[in-house]
Amino acid sequence: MINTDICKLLNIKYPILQGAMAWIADGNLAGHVSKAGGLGIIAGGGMPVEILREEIRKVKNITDKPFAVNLMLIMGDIEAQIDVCIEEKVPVVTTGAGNPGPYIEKLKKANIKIIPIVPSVALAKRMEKAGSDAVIVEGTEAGGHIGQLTTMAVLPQIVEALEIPVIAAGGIATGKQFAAALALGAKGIQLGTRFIVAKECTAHQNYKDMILKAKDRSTVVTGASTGHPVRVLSNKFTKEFVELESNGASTEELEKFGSGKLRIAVKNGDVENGSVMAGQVAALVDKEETCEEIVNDLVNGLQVELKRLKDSYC
Ligand code: TUI
Repeated sequence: MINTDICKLLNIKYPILQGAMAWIADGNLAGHVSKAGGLGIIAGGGMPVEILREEIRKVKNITDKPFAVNLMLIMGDIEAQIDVCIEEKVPVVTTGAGNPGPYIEKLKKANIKIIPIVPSVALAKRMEKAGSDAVIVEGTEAGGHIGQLTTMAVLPQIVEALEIPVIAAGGIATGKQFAAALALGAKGIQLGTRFIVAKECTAHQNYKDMILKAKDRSTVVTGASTGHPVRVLSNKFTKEFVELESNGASTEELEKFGSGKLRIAVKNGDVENGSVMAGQVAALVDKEETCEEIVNDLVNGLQVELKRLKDSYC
């Protein structure tokens, strides 16, 4: 039994969210995470609206439990995507890479819960003021497009600063890390990297194998010079990117070089020339399991860890 404000707010059994990973988090993955009692999230960022509608319907064919759509505020036709979420009665929308302020009223009117991803205290406060139902605090340990602060440092600052519930993301893959997030004041967790190796995840096997083999220092951050740092597993692509960056390539050249590289890694399995986004916890992810096994392992791991702490120190 875990019953937090996030379980109540989202009407889910466990406060475990599956991160929205572009090209990876489709209706199938989201549906199976929700079916297991967590909150599955479709990565809607940049998706054409009719494809988004299809992915939402895939979730509904797998489960009648709540799920979410993530919108990337720098990509695609956000208004049209929101209209699809309203038409399809999506219960929760999470947002990344920007400020969802202008859309919050419309979402709330449609009875959709709105949960922005935030990398800092200032933005978290703005999001609370604008009417968000909760926030996801994503530390720099996460994979993909990241902020600068670690989960360990920024999460308790945001918990302290806000009244609404806070969900922790970045650096979480195990029950022990789940316990740590709750200890820091989070009411739920979001995980991406561990769900990439889920049996129901359709990412290419080469992508999964690279995560399964990753070690503590396998991830690197590319693109810091462009103002868009992205955490990925080190490979030929990252070495070439770093070389271009150190030779003073312009933001435009670097963005052109990086464009389309996530898709070729996820879909074609080109994990040498592609961008293999993953969090620092990749080193802790060492087996392929079903979504249900992952969710249950996190819940059991949390309970074991809480008991160990109590028995050892209380
Ligand atoms: O969005 C993410 N992670 C992502 S998006 C992505 S797709 C991509 N593909 C190629 C290159 C770059 C990205 C891969 N990973 N996480 C959520 C997140 N949001 N992290 C940081 C933020 C964020 C940043 C600035 C949220 C709000 C924000 O606001 C700025 C402002 O003040 O408006």
